[in-house]
Amino acid sequence: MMIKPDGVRRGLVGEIVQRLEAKGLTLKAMKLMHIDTDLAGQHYREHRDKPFYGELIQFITSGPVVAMVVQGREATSVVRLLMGATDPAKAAPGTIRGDLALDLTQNVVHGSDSPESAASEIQLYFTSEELV
Ligand code: IDP
Ligand code: MG
Repeated sequence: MMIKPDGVRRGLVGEIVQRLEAKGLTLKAMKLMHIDTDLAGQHYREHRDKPFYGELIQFITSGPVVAMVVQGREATSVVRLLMGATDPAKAAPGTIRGDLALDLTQNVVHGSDSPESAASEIQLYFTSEELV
């Protein structure tokens, strides 16, 4: 999971981590970091042909993010439920995007969409020594 640059800029790190911990998920790794264009391209390679790709890369590299590994029962799908729909205008109240975002690009959080993509995204952002 990741808190995107808008979430860090707006001071929402504590609020978002609080929600993950309150749900019962466990933090296995967490770091504040800058994503460069190369890493952004790898992260969002599935979207490279989408019309919003350029805007997405510009946004995700626009400031520090908080990259996290969270563990727990059904963690990938639970995190997606806590995040809410991709478009914050359609995300249910009570979800992170439903409560804390309105813009479609600047939607506060990223979450892996399957255990397989979680595994490859964890490798993209963390060394094995960084996982507790
Ligand atoms: P997800 O983040 O909920 O998995 P994806 O479809 O994987 O959603 O899209 C990745 C990110 O690209 C979204 O979180 C959002 O920031 C951005 N995005 C998705 N669709 C659009 C769009 O139609 N216009 C602008 N940005 C978009
Ligand atoms: Mg996605």
